[in-house]
Amino acid sequence: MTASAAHSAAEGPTPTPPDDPIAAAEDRSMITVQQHIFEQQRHHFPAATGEFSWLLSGITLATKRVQAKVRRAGLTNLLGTEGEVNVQGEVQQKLDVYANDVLIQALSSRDCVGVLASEENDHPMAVARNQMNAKYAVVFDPLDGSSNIDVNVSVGTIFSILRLPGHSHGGDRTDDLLQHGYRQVAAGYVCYGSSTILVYTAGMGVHGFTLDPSIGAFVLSHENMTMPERGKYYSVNEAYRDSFPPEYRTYLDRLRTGKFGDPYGLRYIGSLVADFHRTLLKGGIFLYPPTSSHPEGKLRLLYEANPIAFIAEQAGGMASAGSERVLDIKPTSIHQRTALIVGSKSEMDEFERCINGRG
Ligand code: P6P
Repeated sequence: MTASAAHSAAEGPTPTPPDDPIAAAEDRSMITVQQHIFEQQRHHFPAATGEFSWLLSGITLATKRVQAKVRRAGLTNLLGTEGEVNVQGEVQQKLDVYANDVLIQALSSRDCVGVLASEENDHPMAVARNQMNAKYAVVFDPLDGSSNIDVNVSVGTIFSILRLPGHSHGGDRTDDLLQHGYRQVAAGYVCYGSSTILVYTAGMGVHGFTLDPSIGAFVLSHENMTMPERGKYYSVNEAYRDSFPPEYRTYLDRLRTGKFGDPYGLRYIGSLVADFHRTLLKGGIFLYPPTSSHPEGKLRLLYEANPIAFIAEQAGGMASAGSERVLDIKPTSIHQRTALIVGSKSEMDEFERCINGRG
C-alpha cells in the first residue's frame, strides 16, 4: 500500500504530494496588487506589456511612504499647516505637501506617465522626459480629508488613471485630461484608517489590498468587492440641511423616518474615502448635495467623484451628480466641483425617484 493510500485510510484527506512544492506553497492571501493586476491583464489582455502594473507600483510605493508619515505625524511635527493656501483656497496641511511630493516623484519616474494633475497644484504637470512613451495621465487628491489628521481621523489618497490621446492638445495639456469619467482606465483609493487598504478597479471588478506592515506589501484581502443591494446608514453633513434643495431634504426625511423600510442610522466621518469605504462594504448612501456655499457641490469631479463613481459602479452601486450620472459629465476644468450622491442600488433608485418627483 502506498504512503498516501495508507494515510487516507487512517487519517482523512490526502495531503499535497511532497513532490509538488508549488501547489503546497500556493497561498492566494499573498497576492500583491502588482501580481493581481498582472494576472488580470494576462487573462483579459494577453498582449499587455505589464506597464500598467508598473504604473500602479508607483502609487503603492508612494502611498506606503505616505502611510508611514501619517502613522507618525504626531511624533515628527508633521501635524499642523504648511501655511500655504492651495488652489482650492484651503490651508495646506504639512502632510498634504509631503503626500503630493512623493506621488509626483513616484509617478513621474514611470515612463508610461506623461501628465499628472493634483488637487494641490493649480495646473497639470507634463512629465517632459516621458513624452515619447507616455500613454497615461494620473489625476489625484494626494491626501483627502487632511484637515482631520490632527484629530486622528482616517484620511485617504484618491487617484484616477486616464489614457492620453495619441495626439497631444499641447499647451499645459489640460484638454487631454477633460475626459468623461466613463473613459477612466482605472481608479482607486488608499484609506489610511485602522489598517491601510488600497481599493482599485481597472474595469474588471473591485479589489482590496491591505498593507501588511510586517512585509511592507499590499496583499489581496477583498477580491471582487460588491456593494450590498441595500444598507442601514445614510451619510451626509446634516449641518447644511437647510441649504439642501428641498427634494434632498424630503429624501433624507424618508430615510430617517423609515419610509423605505427600517429607519436609517446616520454615519458621517467628514473624510470622503472613509465615508465611501464604509458605504462600499456595508451599503447605504453617501451624499454631498449642492449647498448655499457650494451650489455646484463641494467635491472635485476629476480626482474625487469620478474615481469613486467608477469604483461604485464596478461594485454594483450607482453614482449621481443629482441631475445626471457622474461618469457622464463632460469636465470643463480640472478642479471642477460637483454634487456627489453614491451608494447601493436600492437607495440610489429611491433617491432618483424622489428628486425626479416620481415617488
Ligand atoms: P464638510 C474633506 O475636506 C472633503 O474634501 C471630503 O473628504 C469630505 O467628504 C468633505 O470634504 C467634507 O466636507 O463640508 O462636511 O466638512
